[in-house]
Amino acid sequence: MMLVYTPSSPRALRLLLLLLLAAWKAGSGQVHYSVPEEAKHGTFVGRIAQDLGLELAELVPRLFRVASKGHGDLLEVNLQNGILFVNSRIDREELCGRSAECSIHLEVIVDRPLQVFHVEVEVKDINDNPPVFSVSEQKLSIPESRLLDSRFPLEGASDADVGENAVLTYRLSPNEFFILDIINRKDKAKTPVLVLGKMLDREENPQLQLLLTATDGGKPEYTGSVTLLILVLDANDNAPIFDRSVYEVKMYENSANQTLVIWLNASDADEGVNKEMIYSFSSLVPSSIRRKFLMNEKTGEIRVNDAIDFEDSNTYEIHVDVTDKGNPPMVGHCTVLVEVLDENDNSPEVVITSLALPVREDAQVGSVIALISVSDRDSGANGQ
Ligand SMILES: *[C@@H]1O[C@H](CO)[C@@H](O)[C@H](O)[C@H]1NC(C)=O
Ligand SMILES: *[C@@H]1O[C@H](CO)[C@@H](O)[C@H](O)[C@H]1NC(C)=O
Ligand SMILES: [Ca+2]
Ligand SMILES: [Ca+2]
Ligand SMILES: [Ca+2]
Ligand SMILES: [Ca+2]
Repeated sequence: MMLVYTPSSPRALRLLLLLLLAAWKAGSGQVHYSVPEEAKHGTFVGRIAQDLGLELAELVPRLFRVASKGHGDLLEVNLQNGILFVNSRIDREELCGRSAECSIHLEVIVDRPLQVFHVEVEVKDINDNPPVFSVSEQKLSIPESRLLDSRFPLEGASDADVGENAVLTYRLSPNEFFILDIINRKDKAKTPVLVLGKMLDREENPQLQLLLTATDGGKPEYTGSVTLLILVLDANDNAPIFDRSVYEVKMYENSANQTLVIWLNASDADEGVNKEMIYSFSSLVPSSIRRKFLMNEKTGEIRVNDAIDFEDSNTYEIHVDVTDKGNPPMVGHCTVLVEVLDENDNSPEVVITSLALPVREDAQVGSVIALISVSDRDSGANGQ
């Protein structure tokens, strides 16, 4: 710095020598101390005067002073005992952020003769920051159809400390479905990953709540946690079902058009379109039945659509399908057995077969003159 100075007098030469000496001292005999961050005011850092080879008595007369770029008042020297102590709060995270090394550089200056000393005070990290997650609740939507071993990366926590105090380990609250895996990437934070260990079932557990906890490696350790809210999305894994496989109904013949035969109700454990369903006659149902009955595909009502005649047919077997609107759709089945009851809708029919007509006047009592036969198409008492 001042070496360009050309010595022209003995006094100037002496000054130059002193400067060279100071520079040499600073270069070779650097003094190092260390102090933990957040140390209390007055905490002892080092016997700075002694370590620099200065007498206590000369500190004041030689205008002993300490300069530090930017953070002047963090450390101070007691001129009575030559001790460097902590003067105000030293926060390593504020001073050095995430860098592993953190120190305060001090320049100690005395006059007469002028000497400059360099002192490094290393600020040691203490574990004063817990791991933090950027949100308190992380939401995940996972379809119930996801296969085992499916992986779902999560956002990890961060810890403002350094070294061990910022090394995080993760654990997951006990649960049936997920296990935790950790991806370690070089020079990168660990990524916690949820791994599916048991198939989800929306119908049983539509929503799961887990707790992910991060613990740092400090002593004592700190923890931070995040709630994982898992919404299980529906898959069409349930067919609509009827509560019975066979329904038996009885109805009178000649029932009015649109008379309700049966109102079917299927149910489907899924959600949304996966539980919306359409009722229909199965493809096995012959057209003769399709003509007589009408299925309301939305409501499941089967109504009369044509004349029902006991004498024509007294039972109907109707196979019904119910199909949901899922993709792919699933189908449920049932059978409706309709028994038609007789009504007295046929008059007896009389048929007369005459044998001997005209009848002779002298016909004997008891002669057969005609055969009368009566029939009735109805059954039971209606036909007797
Ligand atoms: C279907 O539901 C309707 C309306 O709730 C009800 O009237 C009908 O009896 C039900 N059908 C069966 C077969 O349970
Ligand atoms: C019964 O009603 C339906 C709808 O109103 C109609 O289409 C059908 O022709 C009717 N059947 C008879 C036999 O009247
Ligand atoms: Ca920490
Ligand atoms: Ca710290
Ligand atoms: Ca379904
Ligand atoms: Ca489902």
